[in-house]
Amino acid sequence: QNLQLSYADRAKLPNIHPLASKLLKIMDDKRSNLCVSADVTSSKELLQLADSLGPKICMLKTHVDILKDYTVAFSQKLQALAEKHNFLIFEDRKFADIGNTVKHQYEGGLYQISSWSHIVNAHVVPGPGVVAGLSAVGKTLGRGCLLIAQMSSQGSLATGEYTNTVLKMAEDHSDFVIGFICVSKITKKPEFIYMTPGVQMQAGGDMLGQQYTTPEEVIHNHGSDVIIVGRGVLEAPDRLKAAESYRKSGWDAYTKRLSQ
Ligand code: 6AU
Repeated sequence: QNLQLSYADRAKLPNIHPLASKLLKIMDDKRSNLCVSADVTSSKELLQLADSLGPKICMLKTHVDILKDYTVAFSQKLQALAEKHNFLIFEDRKFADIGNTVKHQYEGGLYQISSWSHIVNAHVVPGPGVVAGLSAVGKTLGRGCLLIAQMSSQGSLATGEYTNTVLKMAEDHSDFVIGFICVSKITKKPEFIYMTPGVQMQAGGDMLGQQYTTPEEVIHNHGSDVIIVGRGVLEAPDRLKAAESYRKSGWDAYTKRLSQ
C-alpha cells in the first residue's frame, strides 16, 4: 500500500501533479497534515482564522457560499495570507452538474472560484463530463481537483462500485485530479492525495449524520494523508491550541505509520 513512503519522497515522484507535489512539500516543511475547515459566516472571522492558524496548517478549506459578506477584496486577502503562511486554499464547492454548467460555476458568478482557490472538489454523479468541464477552466491555471470517492456521513451512497468508478475517473484525468475525499486510502497510488473529513479527538457524530473518527485512526489505521477538521477546532475554547493539538496528533500518527 506504500504506507511507508514519506510525503517528501512522494513529492518527488516522476508522475506527480505539480500541485500535489507542492502540497506534499508544504506538509513536510510545516510538519502538518492538518486542513482546517473554516466553516464560519463572516469574512473577517475567516481571515482572522487564516492568519492565526496559518502556521499550523497545510491547507485551509472554505465554504465561500456560507459567507454573508463575500467580496473580491476578501478573496485577495485570503490569497495573501496563503502566501504569507504557505498553505493552500481549498474551496469545498462540491460541483455536481454537467460539464458546461460547472465550467461557469467554477470560473464565473459572484465568487470566481478558479481565480483564488488552488483546489476544488466534485461529485462524479454526472459522469466524467463534470471533471472535463472543471479541467477546461482549472488545468491551465495549475489548479487541482479532489473527487469525492466516499463521504463521512451516515447512509452515504458513495460506496462500493461507485467508489471504484471514481478511482477510474481520477486516473483518466490525472493531469487535473490530484486526489480524493475519502474515508481511507482507497488505491495504492502514492501520486494521489487522500483527504479525510469527519475528524475529532473523540469518535462520535453530530445530530445531522456526521460521523467522527480520530486523527490516529484516519492517518495511521486507514492510511489517509490529510485530516480535515472543522468544529473540532472552531468550537474549541482556544482555537489555536486546538489546531496545534490536531496538527500534532495527525503528525504523530504519520510518523508512527512511516516507522512501521
Ligand atoms: O469537522 P466538521 O464536521 O465540523 O466539518 C467537516 C467539513 C464540512 C463538510 O462540508 C466537509 O468537511 N465534508 C466533506 C468534504 C470536505 O468534502 C465530505 C464529507 O464526506 N464530509 C464532510 O464533512 O465543511
